[in-house]
Amino acid sequence: MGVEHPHFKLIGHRLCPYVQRVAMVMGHYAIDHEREDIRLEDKPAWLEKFSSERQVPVLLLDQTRPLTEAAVICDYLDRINGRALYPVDLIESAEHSIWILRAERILSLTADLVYRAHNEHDCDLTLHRIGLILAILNKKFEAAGPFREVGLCMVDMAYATAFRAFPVLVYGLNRDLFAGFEHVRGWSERLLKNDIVRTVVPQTYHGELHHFIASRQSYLAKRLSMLPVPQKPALSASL
Ligand SMILES: N[C@@H](CCC(=O)N[C@@H](CS)C(=O)NCC(=O)O)C(=O)O
Repeated sequence: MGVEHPHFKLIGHRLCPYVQRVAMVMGHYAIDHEREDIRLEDKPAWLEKFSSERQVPVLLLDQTRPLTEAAVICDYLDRINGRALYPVDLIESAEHSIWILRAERILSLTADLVYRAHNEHDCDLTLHRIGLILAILNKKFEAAGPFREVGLCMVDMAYATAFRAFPVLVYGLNRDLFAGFEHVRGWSERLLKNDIVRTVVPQTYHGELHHFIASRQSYLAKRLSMLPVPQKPALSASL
């Protein structure tokens, strides 16, 4: 017998990495739901009723009870479906949670590049911080292989959301973010080919992200605004 769920509505945004992680968990468990994407530049007044921070994702249960914070929503959805996205062993499971926090750190550093790094020096510093996390990841792959041999786990989903934006960063900054981290490069390529990972964003994701970033004020934004949006096959996470 299938699991009984409340009625779910996911309030999201077309490009948001946090929303993508929730959408991947929903895809993994084939959870039936409604989806409404909002514009961050022009948020609906009702959003505040569900998210005091006025952020997405919001998961609405039975139209009334909101859950916010991607990690909390994903863990809730995983728990009600038997917690298959984490290792059974509790210590290993806690270790996966640590890796997920590091993925969130990459997301927040990426947001620094998009919104707050206003010159080349700030960008270099931020890329260096991202590189420190990728170096730890690369060592982990060298020593212990992937997080899960077959299929996706929650760690995979969290990093897939971070890696997906890399081709646009690489293109805009003319820097290979994976240089020296070949295990992570290979993992990222495998993740981004996965059907669940691929299908939670529009096919035009990279072009839309290019425009989204280019309309901000950061150094990366200014560089992207001077570059043409490449055709999809030309975009890669490598130079
Ligand atoms: N800690 C939150 C972060 C979510 C977040 O930062 N969402 C962004 C979109 S990707 C947002 O709603 N930003 C509001 C804004 O840009 O005004 C989570 O994990 O869900």
